[in-house]
Amino acid sequence: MISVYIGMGSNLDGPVAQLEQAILTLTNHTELHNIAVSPIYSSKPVGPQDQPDYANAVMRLDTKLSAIALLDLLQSVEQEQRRVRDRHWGPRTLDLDILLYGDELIDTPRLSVPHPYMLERGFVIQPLNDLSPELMLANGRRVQEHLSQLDTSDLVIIKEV
Ligand code: PH2
Ligand code: MG
Ligand code: MG
Repeated sequence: MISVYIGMGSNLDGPVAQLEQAILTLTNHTELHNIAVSPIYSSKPVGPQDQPDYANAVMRLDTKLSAIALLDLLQSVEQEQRRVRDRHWGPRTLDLDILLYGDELIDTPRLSVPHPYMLERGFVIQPLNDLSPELMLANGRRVQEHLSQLDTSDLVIIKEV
């Protein structure tokens, strides 16, 4: 089994309900085990500012799926929820990003793991810290150490899952 962390985001069509639907779909999937989900946060958009605030959370799970098989699954869930994605870093109904896949380093055209921007983003590191503050990252630092260096003043818990 590989331990995986997934970043979840939505800022269209009822963002909290979008995340809850995705959590339900993934929880019911036979290949995904021991799912834990952080609180859902509201966050200010990173990137273009003329878009709604996001709902963000992080999910932890165990799986025997390969990283690419997991990516295919996550993209099918995004499609099921009729993902709209017109602009780079623009608004979207559902975004499911593989943040960490065990301690593997993956750099292919379809998939980069660890997620290249995760360390800079409070909306990722805060919920990751809620699940696994002691987790050691590839750079030899713990999640809680990164959190202490980030501005998280825009984050508000909107739902405990
Ligand atoms: N996702 C983006 C771009 N900007 N901003 C916030 N607050 N949350 C996100 O999930 C997010 C974003 C592209 O994936
Ligand atoms: Mg993303
Ligand atoms: Mg994505």
